[in-house]
Amino acid sequence: MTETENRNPHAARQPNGGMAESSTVEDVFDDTYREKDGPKPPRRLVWRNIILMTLLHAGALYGLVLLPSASGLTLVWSAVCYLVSALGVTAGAHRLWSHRSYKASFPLRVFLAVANSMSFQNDIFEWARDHRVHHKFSETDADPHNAKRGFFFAHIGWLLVRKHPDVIEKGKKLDLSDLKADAVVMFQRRHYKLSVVVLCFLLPMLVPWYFWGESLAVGYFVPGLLRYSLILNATWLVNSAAHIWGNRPYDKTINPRENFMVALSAIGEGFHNYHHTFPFDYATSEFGCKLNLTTAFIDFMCFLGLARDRKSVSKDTILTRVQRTGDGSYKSG
Ligand code: ST9
Ligand code: ZN
Ligand code: ZN
Repeated sequence: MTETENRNPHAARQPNGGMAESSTVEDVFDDTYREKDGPKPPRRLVWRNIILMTLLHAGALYGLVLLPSASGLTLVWSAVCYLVSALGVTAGAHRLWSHRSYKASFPLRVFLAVANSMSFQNDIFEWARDHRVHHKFSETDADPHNAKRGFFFAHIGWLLVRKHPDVIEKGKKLDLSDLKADAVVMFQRRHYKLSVVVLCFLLPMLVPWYFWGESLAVGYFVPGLLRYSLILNATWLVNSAAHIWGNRPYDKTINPRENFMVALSAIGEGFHNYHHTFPFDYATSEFGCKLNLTTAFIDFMCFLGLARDRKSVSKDTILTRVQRTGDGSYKSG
């Protein structure tokens, strides 16, 4: 495991042995950015998204109604679909492609891209681009889901309106060459719509129907729409709840918080004060696999030889930072 001792993680990042990666990842907060003076641009609603998100959530509620009629196997299958799609976001789009916090072999990247399409949260390239802008310009006009605009905006509202022009302006200046050079990322981007139809909707619905005679309706509404809307909301809670509620043991000057409920539903992504302080740590927490299934998954992949070069922060660096900028709530372990 690579221990990163200094505040600028990228100085310690290593060149990629055979895998697409640039030497820097632009995920460190940029305190030189200033929001433009004058009135904010008008909010422009995107009715297509408002209607589709309403229909999705109505479908998910109907999935809840159908839940008692689903067979045990269908429930297990729904949980498997939840877990796989979650890993496509956490171990894939987030820790691997947005932050380059570890390296993954080709077969693992293929699995993570497939899992990512199952989660239907925009393709990996777009997700990682938005996420790097989020870290670099957190809680400003250039942050796609700026939590200063309130819980609703940070949670889902940002997907229902046109982006603030600064998000696009700043995003276009990011170095995304590592993503462009990754054949798996670009293949998924080229075939994104088809992959979503097959992996997010058809596969979850057809497997229970074909293998154990579940009705197509239960297949569509339970492992399909209900599971998809749960994954979306668990992810969005990192942007909303974990930017609003919780302690700030590592840096009290930033909004992101340690939120254990979010860590649970987002399989390890709720240690958000730690994560924004040390975005390059593959575990997104200093507590290893505790409440952190994604870290256990990455460790297991390393054990199998499918991943390597996990980056982490030394205990000394953490403690020094806690002393310097923490809010006093720090508990080790
Ligand atoms: C979804 C994403 O849900 C969720 C992401 C959550 C992130 C969470 C992070 C938390 C930490 C990780 C924790 C993980 C936990 C996981 C737990 C799992 C259990 N830079 O986009 P357009 C360009 S998606 C540079 O149309 P509008 C763009 O390329 C859900 N450029 O902007 C284009 O250029 P060109 C499903 C940028 O018109 C132009 O700008 N999907 C950037 O403002 C216009 O782009 C949806 O709901 C950038 N950052 O529309 C659809 N951004 O013309 C959502 C844009 O040259 N998206 N550009 O091609 C949309 O419909 C639209 O993007 C919009 C904005 C309406 C929101
Ligand atoms: Zn955040
Ligand atoms: Zn992040």
